[in-house]
Amino acid sequence: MNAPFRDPQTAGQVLDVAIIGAGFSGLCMAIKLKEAGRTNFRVFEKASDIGGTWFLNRYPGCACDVPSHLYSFSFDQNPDWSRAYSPASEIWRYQKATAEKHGILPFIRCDAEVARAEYDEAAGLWQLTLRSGETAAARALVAGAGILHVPSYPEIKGAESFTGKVMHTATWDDSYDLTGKRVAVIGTGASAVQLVPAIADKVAHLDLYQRTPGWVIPRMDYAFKEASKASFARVPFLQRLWRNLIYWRAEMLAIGFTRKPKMVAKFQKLAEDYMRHAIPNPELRAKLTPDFPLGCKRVLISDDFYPALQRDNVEVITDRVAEIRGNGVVTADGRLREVDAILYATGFRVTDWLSHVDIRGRGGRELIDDWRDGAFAYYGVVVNGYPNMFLLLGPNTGLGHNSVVFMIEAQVRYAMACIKWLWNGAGTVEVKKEVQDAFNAQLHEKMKGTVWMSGCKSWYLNANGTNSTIWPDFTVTYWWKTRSADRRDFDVAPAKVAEKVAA
Ligand code: N01
Repeated sequence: MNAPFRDPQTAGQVLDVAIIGAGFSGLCMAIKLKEAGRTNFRVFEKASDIGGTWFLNRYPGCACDVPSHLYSFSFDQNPDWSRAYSPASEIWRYQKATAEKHGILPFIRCDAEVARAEYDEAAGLWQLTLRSGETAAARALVAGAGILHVPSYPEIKGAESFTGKVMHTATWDDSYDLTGKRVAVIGTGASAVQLVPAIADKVAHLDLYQRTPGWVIPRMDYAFKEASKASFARVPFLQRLWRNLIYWRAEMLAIGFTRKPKMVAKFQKLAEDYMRHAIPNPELRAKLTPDFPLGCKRVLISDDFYPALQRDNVEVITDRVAEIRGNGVVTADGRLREVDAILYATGFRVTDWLSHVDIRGRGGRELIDDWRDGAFAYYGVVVNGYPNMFLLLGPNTGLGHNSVVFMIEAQVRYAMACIKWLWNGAGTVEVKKEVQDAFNAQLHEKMKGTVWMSGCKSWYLNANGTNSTIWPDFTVTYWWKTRSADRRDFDVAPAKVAEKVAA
């Protein structure tokens, strides 16, 4: 039986804002609400701790492939990053410290997975049901659930018959010791290029099953000297300058990816030169050479992936995985390679976005149905038919070239502008359908000429070939366009008296 959410501070109350997810998105939203003087909000997090992807992904080698000084909040810059590309555990500690510093931890409920969120038109409220059966009501719903957390397992004949250890990069079991084991790694995306070098010297043998090679560019990672950290701490302007340099360097990539394919050809030449230099063996090089333009699939950033593949105990296998048996993996040529563990680096279920939460808007319409042919929203944040709902890192706001934390901050600012209308007497805020449709038509027109639509098969694309994942422009353009919410884009209805809720 359903029961109100057990929370002494909010029992029986209507929340001002309910936030789903305590990753970068949910944390940013909570911080900005608190800064605005609001305390009647809650963050519902399905995991046992905050951090989102940086709490859940614990595979060896896990790090961010965007430099840390940029992949962090602009309002909470950290002078102490240990490396240019800090490891996942350090990013998670940064998130924890930031949450603590801003006093938002008391507003977060962990082990609280939202299973359903339904808009109750009569009451003008979002009714939430948690997986536990508990319920909560809120005037506004912010979905910051992210897109990279539902692990994707390939359908391989006999996979369930394997008797050894099975792990996915997103469901890593730290207690399993890989030392001296024979392992199969399936997949060669961003997770695999971090995992493989981190375990290659530990395992007895590693079979890497590659379906499609990706372009790799060197990461050129380095540790920050104590003197640099001290300078960043003493002179915050220096750190802002550094962050800006990284930001604009990344932003330049968008020119090639979205407007000037010739520029991509130049980047690709750099990747080809790196490959020639790093892999002397022409046979291996041929196996690892992609047949699509750089950028079409996510560019892989690594200094140690290519060296790891040339170890004596590592084999790159390009034959299709045909079957899994109790003791190993069988390729299309019929060869069985016995292993103790299968490590899936096969990514996430991305294009069936938010499908793990049953979201229902006006008249019981289901988001999963509305998005059956591809997710859409207005600037990735608001969706017609779902009043007072705000998405963070929603459709078409993912990036292939810059930091998503930048996008999150822009989205939170936009959502806050709309939520403030609710605080000032509005009952519902809903983007107009014609505004949303015109925006999406323009966005997909722009998408046509980009590298992401140049012909490769990637997780950016839906089954029907549309791209509802990537923002096809500069992030600075996104920032500019979302700097304030234009009331003319919305139907804003006044609140009934009962809907007015104090902070
Ligand atoms: O997943 P992926 P990921 N047989 O989907 C292969 C973010 N991320 O976890 O290319 C054999 O990219 C599949 O092959 P193919 C980042 O946004 C960020 O690596 O489909 N192989 C592919 O090689 C990234 O883009 C960081 O042909 C099979 C791989 O599995 C996203 O997460 C770090 C197969 C999946 O690659 C996902 O990256 C890590 C099969 N049957 C991840 N099925 C940062 O540092 C699938 N594959 C920020």
